[in-house]
Amino acid sequence: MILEDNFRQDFYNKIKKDDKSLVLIVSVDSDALCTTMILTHLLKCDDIPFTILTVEKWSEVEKIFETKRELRCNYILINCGATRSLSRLQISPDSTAYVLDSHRPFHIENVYANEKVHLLVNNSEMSELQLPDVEKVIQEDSDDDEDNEENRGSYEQQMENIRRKAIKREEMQAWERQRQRTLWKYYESTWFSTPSCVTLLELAAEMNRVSAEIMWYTAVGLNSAMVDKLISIEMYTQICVDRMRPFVHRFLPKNIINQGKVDDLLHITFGRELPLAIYSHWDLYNSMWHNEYFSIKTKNWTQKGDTNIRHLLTQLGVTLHETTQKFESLSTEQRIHVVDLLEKEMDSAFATFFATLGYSGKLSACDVARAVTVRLEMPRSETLMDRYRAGQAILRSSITGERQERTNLTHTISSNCQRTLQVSWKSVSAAINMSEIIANGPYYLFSCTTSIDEDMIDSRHFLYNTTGFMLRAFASMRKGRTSKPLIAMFPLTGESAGWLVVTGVMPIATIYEDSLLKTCIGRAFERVKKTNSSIRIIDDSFNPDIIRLKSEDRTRFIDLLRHAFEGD
Ligand SMILES: *[C@@H]1O[C@H](CO)[C@@H](O)[C@H](O)[C@H]1NC(C)=O
Ligand SMILES: *[C@@H]1O[C@H](CO)[C@@H](O)[C@H](O)[C@H]1NC(C)=O
Ligand SMILES: *[C@@H]1O[C@H](CO)[C@@H](O)[C@H](O)[C@H]1NC(C)=O
Ligand SMILES: *[C@@H]1O[C@H](CO)[C@@H](O)[C@H](O)[C@H]1NC(C)=O
Ligand SMILES: *[C@@H]1O[C@H](CO)[C@@H](O)[C@H](O)[C@H]1NC(C)=O
Ligand SMILES: CC(=O)N[C@H]1CO[C@H](CO)[C@@H](O)[C@@H]1O
Repeated sequence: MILEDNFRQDFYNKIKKDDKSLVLIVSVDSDALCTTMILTHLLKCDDIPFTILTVEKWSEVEKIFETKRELRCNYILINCGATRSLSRLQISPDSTAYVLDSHRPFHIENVYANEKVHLLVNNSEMSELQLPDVEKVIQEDSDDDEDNEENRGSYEQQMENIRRKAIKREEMQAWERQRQRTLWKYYESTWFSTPSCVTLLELAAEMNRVSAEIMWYTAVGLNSAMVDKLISIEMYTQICVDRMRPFVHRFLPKNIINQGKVDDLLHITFGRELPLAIYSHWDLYNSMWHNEYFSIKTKNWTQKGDTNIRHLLTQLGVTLHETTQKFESLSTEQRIHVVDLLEKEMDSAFATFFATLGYSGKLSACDVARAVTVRLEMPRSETLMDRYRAGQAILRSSITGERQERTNLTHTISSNCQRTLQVSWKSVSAAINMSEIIANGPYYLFSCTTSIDEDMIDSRHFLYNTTGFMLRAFASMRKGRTSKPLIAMFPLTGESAGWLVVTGVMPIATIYEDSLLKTCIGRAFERVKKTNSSIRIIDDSFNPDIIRLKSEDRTRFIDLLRHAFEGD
């Protein structure tokens, strides 16, 4: 069932009063991590004990419920659980599951047919959900038990009974057909709603407990959704304006403005930022070269790429020297000047949050989000819990003055984040340069032939960014390439050799039109799986548009996907 607003009373105070054990089931993504940081802060303030269990796949969620069947628990599922039926999980009679998940749409059984499941939803989102009416999708239990009457009564009566049953059956069949159509439409696309951390910020505000730290965690969580391309820039900006603004002015560095003094408090500001990944921790030349906008503008993957970039820089009035130095080593005037020029060139209206703490420098929420995300997803050789803790440490270090702790953050940015951008760029340029993207009826298909680190292929951040970038780059090379989706396949190696990771992005034209970034790729994969169950597909991810496919079934899959998109 849906829990609309009033989260303090119907959710927080309930778990506070209950004497059941509290288990947080946390998906390992940046938004979930930030949400958990805020929630656990509130819980600690109220002396409520809790356990954290980290998950990455559906099967792991199922396993948790299997092993805890006997216990009386309150579960809080963070960024997992909303989109598949939790009825199958056999939640014990004395337990309740609260679900705070930004994946959409909700599974209809979680909405209507499960009293033990409470989905937390902001009232303002209800119309967007387009939930079908309950009587159209959930069958009422029929209470008339006619089965035994059949052989009783006169011949006429028996005939009448049979006739009545036939009519009823027909009605049922018609209802069922209608139900299938309704559900098909309801489940047609998947998308992401407002990041969960924003809901927690609002809950903390209701309890008068918003601090600069909580504000910062929310800023990072929100930015991570943008960096991962889960939400559009329009939606991002709207959330900043509608839901973050009330809190921004509270943590401004008043002292700096008023007295020119620096204090050692944490201050959060909101302001414009170049949409250029980690440039302030790198040099502009490299950041530009790996950036989607500049890559596409200069067609850097062709032989002319280098000349084009130099030409562009001259045009902009930026010297090569300015761009190849570490950004940090430029003078303040130079920085302002260059950033101003690039901002105009990119025609960007992007703004984000910045944290300042004493003299330890300014950090953008966008860069921190990127670092936390990459750290949570890599390396796979570490356990999930270890990665979660490392991500948590990086997030914390962004607002503590400890030089030592900051080192891990800057290290993650300058090694892992840079590497991710480089591999992403390389994959795109190789795909374009070697013409590896082919048209296959209603969609474009990219089959990666070079070997990419396993770690990257399992990272949602990498997959979504790279495929999005790739489709844009591909479309920029010739007109008329904006109306088809791109499906991308990456071969796994090592233990998982013989399997492919398959994902995809919606057509560029669709992405421009839809501020919710709805996608039907996951549904298309599902339909393929239904059409031929002998095709080996693992769809264990919380994101239905990321699956694993057995390499030998590739040809058959490609074929069936064509039919799925064509709608037959
Ligand atoms: C729901 O969202 C609106 C903005 O769309 C916000 O003002 C409100 O505080 C939110 N409600 C809750 C309970 O978080
Ligand atoms: C693209 O191909 C050209 C030759 O066809 C080669 O010189 C260039 O290095 C390639 N670029 C990349 C990024 O692979
Ligand atoms: C930095 O990271 C290393 C390895 O991940 C870890 O052992 C160390 O404790 C971290 N340092 C701090 C200050 O968090
Ligand atoms: C991911 O997307 C964001 C937003 O478009 C972009 O700034 C970033 O460079 C991309 N990252 C990668 C690894 O491609
Ligand atoms: C399903 O796929 C397998 C191979 O992947 C193929 O042998 C079989 O004929 C297919 N079945 C149907 C009904 O299409
Ligand atoms: C293929 C190619 O020309 N790549 C260039 C892309 O841009 C960077 C920076 O300008 C060059 O170093 C590469 O050679």
